[in-house]
Amino acid sequence: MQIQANPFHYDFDLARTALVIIDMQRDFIEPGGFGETLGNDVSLLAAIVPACQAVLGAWRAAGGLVVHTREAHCADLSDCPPAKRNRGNPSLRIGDAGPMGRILVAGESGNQIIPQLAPVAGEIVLDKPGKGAFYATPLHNLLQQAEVTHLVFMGVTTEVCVQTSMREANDRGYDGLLLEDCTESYFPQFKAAAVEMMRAQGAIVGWTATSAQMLATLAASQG
Ligand code: C5J
Repeated sequence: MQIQANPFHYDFDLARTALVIIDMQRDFIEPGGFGETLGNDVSLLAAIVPACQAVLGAWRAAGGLVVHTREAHCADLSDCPPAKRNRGNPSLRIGDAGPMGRILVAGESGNQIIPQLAPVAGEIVLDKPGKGAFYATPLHNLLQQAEVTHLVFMGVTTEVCVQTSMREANDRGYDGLLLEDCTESYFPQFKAAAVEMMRAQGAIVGWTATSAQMLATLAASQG
């Protein structure tokens, strides 16, 4: 399959490509979670949900592998460095009790992936304690076992967990494509800059395309 992506075409074999959905969890998208404790307007992020749903539905219909991540710490916070927990001046810190349970703690209701994008049986769901999806997770091993070479990214936030994950993937030898309208930031100018810098210099980190381009490519492949 081929998408007329930016800065040039992106070729991929669906059997060797995973759709990686970064941190589409209530903590970042709904009021009362980690995103809001940091002072952000979370309503901006909800706008990408319909485009993410459309791509996820088409990807599943085509039989592609799906990976969901959640930024999550274990209940005793042993995987949360004090530097992460103590930084800044949030209204609630990681591990504190908030309206959707303990902030960024695995198993709490705020830590669940939003219902519109909820994982189904057979999909990989990974809790990650860092910003990158490869740090302290089995993701690379799982992808290698599945002989995956290409990764299509969606999720939040563009310049934090999505960009970090895409850079980690790039350094591990994957060809990454970011779906521009399926990722969002609390800061539109940071999203724009992150998208530009990833595809600059001949796709130095990876490619970008739109959900419409991906949907058209998947539809064409279904004949
Ligand atoms: C942040 C993320 N922004 N998923 N996490 O802290 O981007």
